[in-house]
Amino acid sequence: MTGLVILLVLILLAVIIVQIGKVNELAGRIRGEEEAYYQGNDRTGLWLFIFMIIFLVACVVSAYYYKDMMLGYGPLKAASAHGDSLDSLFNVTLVFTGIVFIVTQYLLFWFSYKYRAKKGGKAYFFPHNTNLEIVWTLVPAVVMTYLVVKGLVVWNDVMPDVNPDDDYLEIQAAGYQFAWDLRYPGPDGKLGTTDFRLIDLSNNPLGQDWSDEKNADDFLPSEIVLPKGQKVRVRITAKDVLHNFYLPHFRVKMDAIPGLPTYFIFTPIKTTEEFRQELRQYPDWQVPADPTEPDGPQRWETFDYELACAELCGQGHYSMRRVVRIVERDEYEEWAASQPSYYYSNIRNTDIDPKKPYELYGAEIKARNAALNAAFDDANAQEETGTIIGLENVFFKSGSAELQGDYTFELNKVAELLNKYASMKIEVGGHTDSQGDDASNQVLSENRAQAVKNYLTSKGVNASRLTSNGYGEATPVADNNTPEGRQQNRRTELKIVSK
Ligand SMILES: [Cu+2]
Repeated sequence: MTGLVILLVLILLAVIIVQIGKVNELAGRIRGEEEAYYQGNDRTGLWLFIFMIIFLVACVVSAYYYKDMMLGYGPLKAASAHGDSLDSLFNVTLVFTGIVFIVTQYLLFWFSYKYRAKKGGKAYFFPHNTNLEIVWTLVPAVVMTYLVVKGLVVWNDVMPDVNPDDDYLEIQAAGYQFAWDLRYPGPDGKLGTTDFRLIDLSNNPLGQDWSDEKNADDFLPSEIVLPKGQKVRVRITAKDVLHNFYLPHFRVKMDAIPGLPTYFIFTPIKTTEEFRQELRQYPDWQVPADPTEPDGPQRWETFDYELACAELCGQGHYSMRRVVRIVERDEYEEWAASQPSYYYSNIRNTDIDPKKPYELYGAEIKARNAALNAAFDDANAQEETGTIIGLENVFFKSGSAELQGDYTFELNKVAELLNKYASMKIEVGGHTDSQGDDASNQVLSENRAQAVKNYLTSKGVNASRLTSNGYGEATPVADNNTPEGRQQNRRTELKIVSK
């Protein structure tokens, strides 16, 4: 119904305009065609000039009025170290194009007025003017050169890659339809290697190569959290189509291209909280964030930096928004420490883990060696004897007392420590789970303890310092009804008999 009314109104307007035209035509005929023609020209010229004044004033006033909504002005100053230099480029360009805009608009409308058709007026024949040619070639050339050179200087300033010895944090952002997979390096500070052929949407979204130890501690958080003042290098990749890694408040924007890794380096200089406090000064931000909840939090309180995709990559493009939080260093450390490693929480000891449970990364071996050092130092410092040191990485073939020969680092370490504390006497104790019959478990535990003793002897520990004992299934430390419990019960322990 409303549509029909609007249509009727439009038809009516068209009829009125046609009728006014006819009336003018008739009036012209009455007054004499020529005079009406020149009067019409005078009027049009004058109105064009008036329109120009209103138009230019409106342009300047509206640009000024809305400036706080634009990046780079008012509350939206750059939150990164390089941001101001990019903003200054935009400002310089705005000044030059602004001057050209005002001058050309003025000339356009002023000429239409001044050179309107007048009675007896005659066109001036103006085929060529060398001075004018020089001016309008040179001026744009000089301005363009200035803009290009200044742009290059800023580009070279913003875009160089990091030096290997710089202090920087490297993270990865991989875009896909329609989200980002984010990856942080974990405590080792290094991102592990990836290979797109290893990508598995449910078990390895970034194609991390688990044989690379650097991957073990990498974590995949749901938001970007960064410490203020830290230089950050973002490794930008895409898994399907073209995306764009865009952090508007940090003036960071880079295409994410399938098959061609890109990067961007920036240093955030304002925490989220500091930026909110800046926004708070502006009336536009002092209104309720949710208009239906006038007493709820204000706009500035709910502000978050964000990661957007700036490429129209498909229907769900808008949903690639991710929150970015900039925090103080302490808070960042705490957050990073609380993030679980993807490998340890999703891959380790599952069917898809290419590493066997008894196959360890170098860092794990290092940590275990340190723990053994501490355990022996501690046992040596104790007044009493009887301290028990459990061995964690001693593995036997199933149902047998044959050691898994490749993974004997822990026993080598024990031998080294026994040679260090040369007066210690040790009992090696073997334990089994409750599966199978008692008698054979008893024999198995004795044989396994004996095997460990033999191994230590072969590494130079005097046999007179070592005894071995099998405890069978008699002293479980965990529930024998679960596989995990049984695994804990199958164990080898060292007891300090004397020092
Ligand atoms: Cu996208």
